[in-house]
Amino acid sequence: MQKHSAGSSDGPNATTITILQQMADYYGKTGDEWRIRAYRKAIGTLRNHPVKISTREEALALPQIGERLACKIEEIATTNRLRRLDNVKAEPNDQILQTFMQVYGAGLAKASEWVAQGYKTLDELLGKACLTENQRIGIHHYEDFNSRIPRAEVKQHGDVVRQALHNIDPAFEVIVGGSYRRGASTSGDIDCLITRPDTSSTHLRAVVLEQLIQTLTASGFLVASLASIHKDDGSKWHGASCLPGRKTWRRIDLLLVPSDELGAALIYFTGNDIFNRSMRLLASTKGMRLNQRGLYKGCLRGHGREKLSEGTLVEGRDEKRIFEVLGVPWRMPEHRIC
Ligand code: DCP
Ligand code: MG
Ligand code: MN
Repeated sequence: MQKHSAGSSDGPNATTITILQQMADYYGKTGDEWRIRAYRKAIGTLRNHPVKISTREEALALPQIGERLACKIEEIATTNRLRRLDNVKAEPNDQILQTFMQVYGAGLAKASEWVAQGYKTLDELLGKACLTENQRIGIHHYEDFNSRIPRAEVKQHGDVVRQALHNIDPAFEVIVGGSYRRGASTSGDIDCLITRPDTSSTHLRAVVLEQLIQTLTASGFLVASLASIHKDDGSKWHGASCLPGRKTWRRIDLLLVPSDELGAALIYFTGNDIFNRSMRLLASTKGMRLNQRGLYKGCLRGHGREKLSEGTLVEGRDEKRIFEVLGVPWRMPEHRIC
């Protein structure tokens, strides 16, 4: 929305003058001297004019106002705004919004808030905005977190996690999921599924949170802890890692998966997200429910779609078996891109 000065110091054409002035300011920034001069002249004419100018014809009849400006003056007088100005305002702000949205931990809402508060650069955010510790890390490592990780490096991070876990207990397994498992040549982050045969989530949590993370933090591999989430649908730890001798921080997710849920977790954390959505949809058309823990049948829902019963687990452990029960031909992870 464009702001208009309510005062009448510029006479009956004050609103028009304010908006034309904002356009002139914009052209001032782009260095378009010819346009700036045209706008200044038109503004001068309107300032001296004792009557409100409402139409293109009226504007054209005045000195120093050409065809294009006359049309703009009519648009402003009719609608109280100028679409061209809305556009030029949106262009740079959109770019700023895009930049801010890529800060780790900041979604659309937070990014919009920063834009509305008038911040224009990441440095301004660091210097003046009220930030959470994670947002601060996200800005300090903005380039790192927004650059793609070469496949070979994703593997190296996975190897470090696997080696450290094997030193604690050789029965642990680490599978790198996400885009890496789909065969991508670069990934946005490293998704490590951590599991162990016949092991409860309580034990997984104890080993990973109380031993693994401490060990890898002490060794300098884990460099930031960003989120630790433990809910019914699983435990995960989000952080950042850095290979020995390197400077670039990478985003890493540790996903703790009890072995009887491994198949469903593999499907979920291999993705991609659209493939997952289509699998869940397919399950629901067959009266079943698929989530990251398993495939269930007989899940009852009330009129408001609220869950009345969890249903019974059909399969959770075996990835291929879940495809079979759903009646979908097996798809290699490399082909799970919708
Ligand atoms: N996932 C999902 N729905 C979401 C987010 C994630 O189903 N809203 C699942 C599918 C993803 C997997 O989790 O493949 C891992 O999430 P990532 O955000 O790490 O996405 P990818 O690993 O697929 O891609 P990237 O290379 O960007 O990390
Ligand atoms: Mg990923
Ligand atoms: Mn991830």
